Amino acid sequence: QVRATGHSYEKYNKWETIEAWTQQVATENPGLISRRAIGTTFEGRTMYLLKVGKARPHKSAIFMDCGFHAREWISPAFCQWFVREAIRTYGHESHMTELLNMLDFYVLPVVNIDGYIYTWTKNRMWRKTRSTQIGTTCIGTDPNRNFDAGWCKVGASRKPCDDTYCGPAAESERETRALANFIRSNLSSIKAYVTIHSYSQMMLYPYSYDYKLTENNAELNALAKATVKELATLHGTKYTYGPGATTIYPAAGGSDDWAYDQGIKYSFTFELRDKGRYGFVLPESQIRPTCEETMLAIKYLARYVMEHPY
Ligand code: ING
Ligand code: ZN
Repeated sequence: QVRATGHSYEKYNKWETIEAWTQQVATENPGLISRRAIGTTFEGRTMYLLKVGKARPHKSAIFMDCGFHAREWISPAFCQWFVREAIRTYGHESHMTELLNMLDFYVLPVVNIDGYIYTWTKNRMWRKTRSTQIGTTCIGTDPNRNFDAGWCKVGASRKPCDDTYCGPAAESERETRALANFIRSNLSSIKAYVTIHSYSQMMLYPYSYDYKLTENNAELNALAKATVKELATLHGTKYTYGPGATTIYPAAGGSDDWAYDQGIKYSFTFELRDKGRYGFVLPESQIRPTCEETMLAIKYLARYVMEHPY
């Protein structure tokens, strides 16, 4: 479905195409989608957030972001796919219709826009932001080590040249600060936080900054188990799941841990396909199957959140 802008849901789109797409989907679906700016990146680009849902006062919400890490291209592709499926199926498919009537989805299609552009123009394997600082020629902070959750305690580096550099302070990056500010300002409505990464086929929940377990660990474990089972029904794709520290590796400063500690009880990191054959450079032919199966997971999770108000 190629549009005038050159946008395609089954291709990786460059930032200017995604930016134009955010404007277009909002303009064409005024009853379902609205767009607002929540901040600017280090290089001065506008961070657009889409609110997807049937307008109604006092709705609960699920916040979902994509594109934390620049090279994880399947992630922004999924956020775009999610918005398309919402538009395409609202009013035609009972599950999506019910979800969007009951809940709002805040979708941030690309968090680390500067880094994403850098992977298109200079270095496909870039991970971090593109911020500079006095005292070093090295560039960028790992946005998923930059949140105020055990900041830089474990699995993160204090060296600006490293890929997991936690930054000079928690929320030092304009991008993470904008995201955190938005969530802090909307804490009463946001009931779930979902962040989309790649790769390794995992569904992670807090904590990653410590081996301690959350108060609702049993519930998160059962929910993750059921969600990855649902995901696998489409193509048989196997996901592992569990607390970040023991399932992938201990790492402090991640957004899911931070969101959980803000009081958002349902907080997850998804690591999409694959398990390393293509890694970050997942072929475009896998965008459709990856996004289709991930849709099942997100819709399952959203239904659970809808049916378990708090
Ligand atoms: N993985 C995540 C990372 O930032 C993670 C794993 C999740 C760490 C949650 C901390 C908290 O390293 C990828 N692929 O980026
Ligand atoms: Zn990542």
